[in-house]
Amino acid sequence: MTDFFDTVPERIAYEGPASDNPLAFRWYDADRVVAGKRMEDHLRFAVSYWHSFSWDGFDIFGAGTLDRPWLAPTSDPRAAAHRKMDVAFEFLEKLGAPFWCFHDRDLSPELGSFVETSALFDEMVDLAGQHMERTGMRLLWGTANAFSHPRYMAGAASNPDPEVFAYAAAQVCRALEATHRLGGQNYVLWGGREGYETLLNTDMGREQAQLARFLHLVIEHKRSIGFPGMILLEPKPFEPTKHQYDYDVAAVHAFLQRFDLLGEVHVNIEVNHATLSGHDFAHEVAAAFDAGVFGSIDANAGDDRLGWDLDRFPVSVEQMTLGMLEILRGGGFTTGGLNFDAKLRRQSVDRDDLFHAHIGGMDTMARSLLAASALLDGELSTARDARYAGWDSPFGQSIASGEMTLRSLHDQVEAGLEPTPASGRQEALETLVARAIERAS
Ligand code: XLS
Ligand code: NI
Ligand code: NI
Repeated sequence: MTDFFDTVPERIAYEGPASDNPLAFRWYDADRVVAGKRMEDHLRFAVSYWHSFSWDGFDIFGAGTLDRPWLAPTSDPRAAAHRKMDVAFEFLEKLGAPFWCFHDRDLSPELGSFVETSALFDEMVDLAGQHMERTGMRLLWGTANAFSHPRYMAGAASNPDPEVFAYAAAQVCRALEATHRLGGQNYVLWGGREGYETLLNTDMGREQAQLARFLHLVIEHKRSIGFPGMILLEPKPFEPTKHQYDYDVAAVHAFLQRFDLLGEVHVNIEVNHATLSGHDFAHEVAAAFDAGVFGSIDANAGDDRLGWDLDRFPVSVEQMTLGMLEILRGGGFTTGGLNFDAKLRRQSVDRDDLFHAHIGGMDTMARSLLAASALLDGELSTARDARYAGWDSPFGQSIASGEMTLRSLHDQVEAGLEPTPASGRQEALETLVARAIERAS
């Protein structure tokens, strides 16, 4: 084991809300039972390999700022990949989040040919398997990076060139097999550059049909290798392309229906993507459960004033309580979990900043879980049920069952039927949420 994070104890412990220790959990108590399940099993936290270990803090205006020596230019990419993985598992073990997630190119870089690239990738996957066995860490999902390399500038599956489609297929084939080998619980396909910059050169119908073809190939392969996990699409409205096809949950659901993929593909909802698409996080979760496509969550946060994917660590208990409430209402995760698709700010240059970020994120989600579980079967549900009580009455039922016609409803109104407006009680309900957050302990 490395000692890259030498200022951090062997294991971050739960010390409770009264603790002032910045390297301890105040809310995340893995074994505590909440609404019938251990916190760890409700939240299923995962650390993302890319933001935490494959990014050195560079942005479009400047070079990396973070202390990630394995990312320095090197003539020995194999040694660098090994070093990165050793440090990553030191981090995972100390943090105690049960899962991790990766892109193929996070584990090892692209080398001279596909064969060479795959050989190093497979070596790193085997090594990850050994680390997982040693530490007990599990894989929430794997994915392929089919958007960074210049060959993907016009998309992967939606590329106008079928040879690029083939290249992406080769990568996904390998990454899916690797995910299966590591016991991954899901496989994710984020749209990357599956979208367009201008309709002047884009045949949207063709591109969407290509995407669907690609997904059918993935499903067939999943079956042929016996991968038991879910295949997840990750909606995002834009960035990097001006318009992404997987815009939001509703767009993905319509796409799955149109191309006969419903039941085969679910969604990985990212909080910041939800807000970029003009929805609340909670809305996207509720929409996914309603459509039967809920899968997993990328837990992060944007910024109210900035309109791009900032991937901040979640800090708002209020936002996350509303999201967790919808997750609980829907019945919680099956194979999914909460992946921190989140990165440090580039001024957070101390090694232990990565711990502070994850501890804060995990505590935010744990506290949100406590508040949401307190709201689950209380006054909030009673109030919601009461609001629709009319639909359970014989009159409401006669409409819902199809017994009534437009004319028969007209006749009832003509005969004197008058609605009585009822309060929506929004402010009272918002106070219930505030109270549940105050009292979560
Ligand atoms: C980018 C996405 C990406 C996916 C994995 O915005 O969130 O990180 O989660 O490819
Ligand atoms: Ni994102
Ligand atoms: Ni994401």
